[in-house]
Amino acid sequence: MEIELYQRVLAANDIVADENREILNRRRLLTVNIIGSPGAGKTSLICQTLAGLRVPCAVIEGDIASDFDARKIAALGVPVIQINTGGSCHLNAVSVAAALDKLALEDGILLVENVGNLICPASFDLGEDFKVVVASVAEGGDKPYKYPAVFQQAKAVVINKIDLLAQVDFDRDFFQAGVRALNPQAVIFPLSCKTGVGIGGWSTWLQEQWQTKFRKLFS
Ligand SMILES: Nc1nc2c(ncn2[C@@H]2O[C@H](COP(=O)(O)OP(=O)(O)O)[C@@H](O)[C@H]2O)c(=O)[nH]1
Ligand SMILES: [Mg+2]
Repeated sequence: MEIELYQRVLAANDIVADENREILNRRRLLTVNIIGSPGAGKTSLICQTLAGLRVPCAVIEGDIASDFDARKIAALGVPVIQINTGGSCHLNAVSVAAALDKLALEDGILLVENVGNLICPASFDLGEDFKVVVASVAEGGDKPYKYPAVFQQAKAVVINKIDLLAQVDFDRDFFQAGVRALNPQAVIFPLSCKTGVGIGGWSTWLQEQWQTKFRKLFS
């Protein structure tokens, strides 16, 4: 019975996610669903990305409570909508639809920071073009093995906080082998939001995804 109810919730979510995708395509936006554990560096990555991109951007911030992250984005002069889920451990398509009504952005990139969690956000399509997982070396190298669904679906995997490699036992080969086994196509970006190392490669890749989508939309 519970499983049946959960499947109905997911099916209802998928219908709204498809509507979101249509709206986002009409507005010529590339939308990225950014998923990671609490503290992995999702907000830091968004801030670094916004600083380097030469494309109009907006951000949707998902949190259970507080607007700390949204205020960091607003301080950069970028349009941001905060969604407080009030306890739910993931964003859903309905909450993103409501946020889209309040965002005026067209022709650009929409970055969505999901609630800090590697499990539930994997099941809820928001209407995004693709998911990106942000992991950090401080979390350990076993995360792809323990939370496979989200790594399986990601178009890119960021390994953040590489400035801490000397301080933590992070086996990068083990981590990457775990990602590769689940998802051979995923692009992996080791970087540091603190030092900026690797941010350029990630930002260039993201901008290329936007350009590719636009070429596809207009051809
Ligand atoms: N050393 C180091 N700390 C980082 C890095 N990226 C983020 N942090 C810190 O990690 C903490 C959590 O970052 P935040 O971006 O808020 O993570 P989020 O919860 O995933 O959004 C903050 O104290 C950041 O300053 C990094 O590359 N290196
Ligand atoms: Mg955050």
